[in-house]
Amino acid sequence: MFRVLVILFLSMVAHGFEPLIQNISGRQTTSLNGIWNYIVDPYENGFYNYRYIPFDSAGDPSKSGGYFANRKPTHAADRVEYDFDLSERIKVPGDWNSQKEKLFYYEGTIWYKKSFDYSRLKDGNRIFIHFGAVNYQADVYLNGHKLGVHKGGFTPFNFEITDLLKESDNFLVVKVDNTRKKDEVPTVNTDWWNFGGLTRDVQVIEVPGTFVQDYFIQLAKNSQRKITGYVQLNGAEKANQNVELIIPGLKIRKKLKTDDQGRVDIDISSRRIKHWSPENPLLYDVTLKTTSDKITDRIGFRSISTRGQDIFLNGKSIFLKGICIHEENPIRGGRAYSMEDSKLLLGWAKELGCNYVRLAHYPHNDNMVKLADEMGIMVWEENPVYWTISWENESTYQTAQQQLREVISRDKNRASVIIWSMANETPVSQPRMDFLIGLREFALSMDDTRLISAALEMQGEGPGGLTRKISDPFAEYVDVLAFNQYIGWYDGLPEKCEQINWAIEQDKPVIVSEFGGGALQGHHGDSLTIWTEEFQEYLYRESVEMLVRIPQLRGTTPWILSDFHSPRRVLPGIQDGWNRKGLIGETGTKKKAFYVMQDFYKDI
Ligand code: GCB
Repeated sequence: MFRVLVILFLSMVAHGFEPLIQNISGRQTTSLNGIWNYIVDPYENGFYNYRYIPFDSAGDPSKSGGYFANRKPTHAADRVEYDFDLSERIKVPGDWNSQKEKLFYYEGTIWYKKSFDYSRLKDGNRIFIHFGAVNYQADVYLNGHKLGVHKGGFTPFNFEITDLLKESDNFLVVKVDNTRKKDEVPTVNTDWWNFGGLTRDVQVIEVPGTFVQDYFIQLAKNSQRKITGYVQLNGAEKANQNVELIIPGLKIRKKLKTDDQGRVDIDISSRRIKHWSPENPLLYDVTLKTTSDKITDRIGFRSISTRGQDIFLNGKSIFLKGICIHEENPIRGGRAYSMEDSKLLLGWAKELGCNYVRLAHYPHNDNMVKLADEMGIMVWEENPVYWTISWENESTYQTAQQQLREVISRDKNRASVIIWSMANETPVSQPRMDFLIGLREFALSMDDTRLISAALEMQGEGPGGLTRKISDPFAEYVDVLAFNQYIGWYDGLPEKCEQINWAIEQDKPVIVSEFGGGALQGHHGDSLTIWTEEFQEYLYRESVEMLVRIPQLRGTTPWILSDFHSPRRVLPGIQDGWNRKGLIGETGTKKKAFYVMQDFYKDI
């Protein structure tokens, strides 16, 4: 606990960004999306001087060569060797790789600039700037002043700009660096495209001087009736304030009072609650009102728990009919970010017969989770602790924990989210155990209402290694045991599936978090010719038959909904930079294996 608090404090001080504001779409916002100017800067010429000292640490920025100063020549002989306004333009949100052919493979620094005017609605209001996500490191400057640095490509962050904002000619400059580094999270080695840029919305938020900064409103753990959580105010008048919690659909109007820290706990019961479920994804209007602020959200109430080998939603045992999804719109071939993208991806999942999705391998944009709430699709959210993280590096741990904090903070009121996943396919060692146990404790300290899991690996025993079990010691720390397996693809041919015996000893529900193999959509042949749709279809048939023999099987998420870009996949004519394990190809056409899964889910 002490470690958690110290790290929380250190990471906030070190980076300068503020505690996250809850529910951005429920606020007064002004979008900074649209066209921005950008400068490609592989040598970081706009950041370091010729002695390799950062300009932003070397005196007055307006006299420096730092691009964040957005300088213009002031007289005829004034030498300024850059000009944002004459530089190329790019769309925000959006990754740079899929927008500009010449940036397709680019990894490094790009500077973004947007100029804007802003009229405050009311004197005394406070203004923040909010980024949905920037991959990977963002150094943010407003009107030449550094607001702070944020690391982590898939989670939101915000800065207060109340005292820096002007009525006109503001310039926001963001240095975005997506260089992969060994000690970062994720690390250098992944199986997805390292899409760089301002990949999600950028917004200005205006709030009253004292405002509802955060709230957590969900059913208490193991309860079907008790609503618990808290409200946190921010501002000079946050202490001893009246807060009213209003849920008209439940006839709840509850008056609360904040403590000295501006916080008040919620604890109310209602017999009227109709539970959120895939069959009835009911969301209640929930309003929080203070003397100065008012915010409304749409929140579903459901319970999620496990006992023995079962997963219970609202007290009923369920099977998670799922699919893994990367945050990529294959048809556009770039990072997904919009509600339209979410409709495409979750629409396909629904068509497949899913009641559940695994959002791999990092937090996706919040449209996905909001839409899942509306559509009644349960969600596994994952921290990008993937493969070979620097387990022994304290700052790596801090970055992993900070990203976990940001996604839990953002999505803790979404009924659809049922599982926080700590990691994917990480190799067993003591430092890794300490790392993951630390993350698990941290997640539970923020939210004990959801289940904890991680995608683990399995081990083979007995003759030919055909008996499969989970011997990873982290299995003890998860609520739901999940593992990835590629029998019939990386491990033998599809016919091997029928020889496998399961000997999973843990008395826990099991989700097979990945299985599958590659096929090029439209490429046909017999079922033993690799890369054909027929091979993939055969592999899926054999896999499904093998997996249903796991006695404690309570869910499956095949790898993966649609083909996605990966620089690891270079086979000409087949892969061409795409991981072809999608059930849907890059044009949006379904492959044969899609229908194998669809039939399987129909029968459950
Ligand atoms: C895995 C990884 C996933 C890869 C997949 C593959 O086990 O978890 O990120 O993309 O295998 O296609 O090999």
